[in-house]
Amino acid sequence: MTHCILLGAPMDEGQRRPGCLMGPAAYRVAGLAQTLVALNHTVEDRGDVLPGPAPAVTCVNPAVHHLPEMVAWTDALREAVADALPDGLPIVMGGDHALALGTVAGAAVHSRRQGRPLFVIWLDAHSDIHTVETTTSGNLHGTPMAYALGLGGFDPFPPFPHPVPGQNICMFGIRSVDPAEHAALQAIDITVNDMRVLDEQGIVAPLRAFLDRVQAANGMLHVSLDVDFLDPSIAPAVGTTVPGGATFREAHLVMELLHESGLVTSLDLVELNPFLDDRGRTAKLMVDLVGSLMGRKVFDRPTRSF
Ligand code: 4U7
Ligand code: MN
Ligand code: MN
Ligand code: MN
Repeated sequence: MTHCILLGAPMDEGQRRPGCLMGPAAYRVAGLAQTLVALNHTVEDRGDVLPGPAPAVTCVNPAVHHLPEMVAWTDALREAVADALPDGLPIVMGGDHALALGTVAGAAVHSRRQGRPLFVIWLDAHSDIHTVETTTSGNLHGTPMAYALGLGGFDPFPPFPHPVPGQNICMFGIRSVDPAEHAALQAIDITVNDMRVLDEQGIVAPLRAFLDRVQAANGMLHVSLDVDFLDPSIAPAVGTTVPGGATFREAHLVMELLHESGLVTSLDLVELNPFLDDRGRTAKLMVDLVGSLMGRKVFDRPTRSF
């Protein structure tokens, strides 16, 4: 049994298409809390995080938009996640992926307090490894991986607390990488399981290899699930659709393996845009995936020790 702490992040300033700010409401309507309770977990909905006033900040890249708002969200979410982690498993209901600037920072603060290393699984079509300086779209939802790695080019954000080494990061589902991101990925030691890897090897082998490393290091594990990890045919409610994403079963299998590992300590649900959904099916699928992550299965399997 896990104590699950729901945190709403009703924001969509990290990109240009309005609607993600309705995400927390959609997760509540789709029955996220009820799903967790039905799996015998306890649930505490701490409501929506409130950012402080946006600071008067600017940056060198004129393309970047909503910078002051995102600095305020980053501070508020870092504190909310760092405060929640001693009490249970924070599940952050987004909001666009720029919220991970704050949530991964909060997980890093907590893991340092625990004296345990932080690992991150990034389930996404995109690598999100732009800096404030390299982003050409100016959409900060494309930057949280670079921030977590402690890369330069993040003025005026506060320095990332205890950056996550590339070896502790594993990406799945990648199929859209910009040139500056490609260069950044080449320069560091990081596991990028693009869709080609999933086609050839499936989910199980690469995921177990990573989870074995988390286990061996007694690590904490932050999972960041972007709706566009999923194929748009099953998850239409997202602004940045990219064809060729994870199937229904691939996505559930990731969640089931993560559950079996017992290693997950915090979770982001990001990029759901309920305005683009088809009768709530994407919201419901995301809730069902959380169900698999939290132990829903048809039959018990002999537990594998990771
Ligand atoms: B998401 C993009 F140009 N790379 O920087 C950019 F392709 O959180 C997309 O993964 C970023 O959805 C996508 O704007 C961010 C683009
Ligand atoms: Mn805007
Ligand atoms: Mn993303
Ligand atoms: Mn994405």
